[in-house]
Amino acid sequence: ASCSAPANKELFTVNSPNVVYTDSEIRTKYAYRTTSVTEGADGKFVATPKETLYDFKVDRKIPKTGMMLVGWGGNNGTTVTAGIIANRLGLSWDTREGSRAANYYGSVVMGSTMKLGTNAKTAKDVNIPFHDVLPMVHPNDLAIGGWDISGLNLSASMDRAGVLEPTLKAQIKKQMAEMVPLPSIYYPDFIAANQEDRADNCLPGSKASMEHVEQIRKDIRDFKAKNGLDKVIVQWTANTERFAELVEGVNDTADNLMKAIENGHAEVAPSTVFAVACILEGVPFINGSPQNTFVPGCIEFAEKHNSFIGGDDFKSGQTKMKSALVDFLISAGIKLTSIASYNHLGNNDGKNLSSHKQFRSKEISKSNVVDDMVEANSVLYKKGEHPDHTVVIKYMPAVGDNKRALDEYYAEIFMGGHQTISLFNVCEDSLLASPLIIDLVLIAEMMTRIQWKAHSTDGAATKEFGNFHSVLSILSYMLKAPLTPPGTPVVNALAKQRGAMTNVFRACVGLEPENDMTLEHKLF
Ligand code: NAI
Ligand code: DG6
Repeated sequence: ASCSAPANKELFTVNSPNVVYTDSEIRTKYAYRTTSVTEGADGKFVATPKETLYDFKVDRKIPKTGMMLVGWGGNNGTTVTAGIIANRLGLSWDTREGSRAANYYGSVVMGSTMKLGTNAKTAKDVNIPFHDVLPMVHPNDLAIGGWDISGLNLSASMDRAGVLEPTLKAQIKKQMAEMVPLPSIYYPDFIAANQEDRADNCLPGSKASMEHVEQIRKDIRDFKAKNGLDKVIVQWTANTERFAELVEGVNDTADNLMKAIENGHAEVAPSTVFAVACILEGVPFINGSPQNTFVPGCIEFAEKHNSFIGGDDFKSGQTKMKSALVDFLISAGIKLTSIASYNHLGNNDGKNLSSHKQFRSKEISKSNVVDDMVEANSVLYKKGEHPDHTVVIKYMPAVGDNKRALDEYYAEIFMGGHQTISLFNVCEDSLLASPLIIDLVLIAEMMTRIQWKAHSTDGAATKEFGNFHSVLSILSYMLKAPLTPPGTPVVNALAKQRGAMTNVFRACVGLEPENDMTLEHKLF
């Protein structure tokens, strides 16, 4: 029956013949409307509205979920763990500026809202928390575990990170001290040589092997069993690795990648070994660092196993501003001509990035973030034309995790004039990254419970329900260099990335995409 009482405590129901609630599922029929464009010989376009009908099915049972972090003992790993524990316990603590309480600021899922619709009586917007649009896991309920090549317990590594206030740390010290990272895989050539002195918790072997893959798989299974979990999501928040060379016969196909792991090939990175282990376990794997973990063979492997992957590189501060600001400038018809981005930071991430090959991975992911916006505007930019873009990162131990990011945007305005925008962004890097880690876990988990099939008018019909594509491009908002299904466009513009996320979620409960036409307030 349509609109039976929801099994979970959902904040709203959708009153529509296209939406059916059962105890276990929300089933929706959804008309997806796009515009198909053809170009004639005369260079003129013909735009044809197109409609595809989809069925969506959302599993309403919220699973008991675990988050396993690779690099658990690092700044992000310890900060996100402490943050979740503090929220779970409802802690507050003294600082020199007064009392502070645990919160999830910076998490789109936990801290932002979306418009549900317009109040039938008052005509005012009704906004609801993002977290309540679909039946999502709450971060307080996540079981947390992971690996690190450094064997310090989480309390000691939280102290090493130097991010959180002593008055908070004192309250969670005991719980944190009981958490100890599992031994991890360490292939010294992939991260900076300056990391060697913390690598005291490593599995034997310094090259890829099936033993490593199997050990990681076992670790995941053991964690799941020990905590009575339905699901686990694994995320790489370990050091930035150098790029793996793309070698034909080694990492170009799924089969070759597996052979390369069996043969201990030197171009298989630890992060790729983790990805392969997760794919074999059917566990989503997200890469929060910039390196090319997802070599073509790894993407093909995920597709073959119908397992989810997402990446690359958390988009926390400077790049998040960039993907909003550049979108604004170019959409405003202003011709951005150069971006100079400087960073200095003093945490272990900065230390690792002071090595050239690892810096290069970060430089690449920080540099490509305006490409789609430039390419989309043929009025301002000729084919192939691009603003100058420089990225500099310097290690400055004294500032610790308090990263400084300085940006200058230089643009050409009306009649040969210039606009210069300077930004100076200072904040604890790990306090920006931690909520992203949470969002990535919650959204990736949600995507494992959404299925679709097309019963279409345009020839795209599919008989059986299936998952979204293995490459979860819906995670793009949280990532600097979004991975998309092979052959599909990358979207960097922040507002579009948010739109994709919110509108896919809305579609799953039969709601139209958010639009800002507000005709109800314009036509009387
Ligand atoms: P961190 O250096 O404090 O932590 C990394 C941890 O990974 C260390 O504890 C290290 O021992 C461990 N590690 C290295 N190789 C490992 C392996 N093979 N297996 C298991 N553990 C391993 O760095 P932080 O600040 O936590 O950042 C983590 C990653 O996230 C870095 O790659 C960084 O570039 C990236 N990132 C950080 C952002 C931020 O705002 N903090 C934003 C965007 C990306
Ligand atoms: C210096 O840029 C260190 C990096 O790890 C960044 O802090 C991190 O990638 C966050 O970058 P962004 O550009 O999102 O602030």
